[in-house]
Amino acid sequence: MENEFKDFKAGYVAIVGEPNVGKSTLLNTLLQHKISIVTPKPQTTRHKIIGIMTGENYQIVFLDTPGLIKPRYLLQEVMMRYAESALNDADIILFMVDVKKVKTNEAVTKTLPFEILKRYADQKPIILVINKVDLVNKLEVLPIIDFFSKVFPFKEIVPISALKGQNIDELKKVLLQYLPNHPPFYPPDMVTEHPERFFVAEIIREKIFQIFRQEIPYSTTVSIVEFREAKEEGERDYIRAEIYVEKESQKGIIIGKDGQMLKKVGTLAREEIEWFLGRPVYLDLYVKARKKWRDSKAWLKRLGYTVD
Ligand SMILES: Nc1nc2c(ncn2[C@@H]2O[C@H](COP(=O)(O)OP(=O)(O)OP(=O)(O)O)[C@@H](O)[C@H]2O)c(=O)[nH]1
Ligand SMILES: [Mg+2]
Repeated sequence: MENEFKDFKAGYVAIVGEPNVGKSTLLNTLLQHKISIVTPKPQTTRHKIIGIMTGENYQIVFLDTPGLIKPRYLLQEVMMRYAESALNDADIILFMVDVKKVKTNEAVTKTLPFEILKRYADQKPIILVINKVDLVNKLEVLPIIDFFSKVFPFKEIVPISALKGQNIDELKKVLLQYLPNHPPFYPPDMVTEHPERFFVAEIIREKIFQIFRQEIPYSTTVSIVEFREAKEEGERDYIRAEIYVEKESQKGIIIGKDGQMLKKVGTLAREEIEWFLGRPVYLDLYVKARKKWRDSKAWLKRLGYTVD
């Protein structure tokens, strides 16, 4: 038994980068499961999200993280702490950039993500992932690879399309090369460790990000206050969720005229929650305004963010 895991490789891989580069999309593509919500808006991910991939003789624990930004309020500070904690936990760092947006001049190495990365450069392997290559001509990627190989000690540079699944096998191969020898951390059939209610709240938040504009998604969070499983055949699970906003006026926007907007959120969220849980649910949504909840330690804690 002692040697059961002699040749086994296991480790943590943090996926970090600026907002909107495609980190969560990559996690979902790698695991072939929707673990992390994805929207066209930046700052969608607010937690450190775990996705576990187990093979015959390896286990990679991926940590999806909030996009790296300079925080302006406490929630964003908390989000950055999640990203930092993933970087600290990681055996390998995947640093992702968007091929369409990344700058290739010296100034880029002075930006916040690079300032953070520099602290880890001589501690752990950092792999540059150039994402969204489906949007450009192959020839456009070469000078970008060339530039980054000169300005930062990346161990590898891998162009991919997380959305189209291009070059994902190559990325996996590269990760396996750097993965340490270690017994598995989780049982082989485990894909994540977050409870169902976390995903339910995230699905509702995703719909809000998709439907509303400007400050609304950023001022909103979702808390599941009741999750009662059906006791009998033919019954539905009952889920009561509270949507928190920062102002009364935002509450009005989320609810909409005659409750139309909230109904839209509810319908879209319920469909996906049912698909996710594989059973019918009754989703009850309430909207509450709590002034400056994003800047309140007590509220953040109450709403499911680990503050300290
Ligand atoms: N064309 C293209 N779009 C992509 C690709 N990967 C992600 N996207 C899109 O980019 C947007 C952002 O994707 P996310 O996965 O949410 O990005 P993220 O880095 O997790 O963003 P934050 O959580 O806000 O930091 C979404 O609209 C995705 O569909 C890709 O390979 N190609
Ligand atoms: Mg994300």
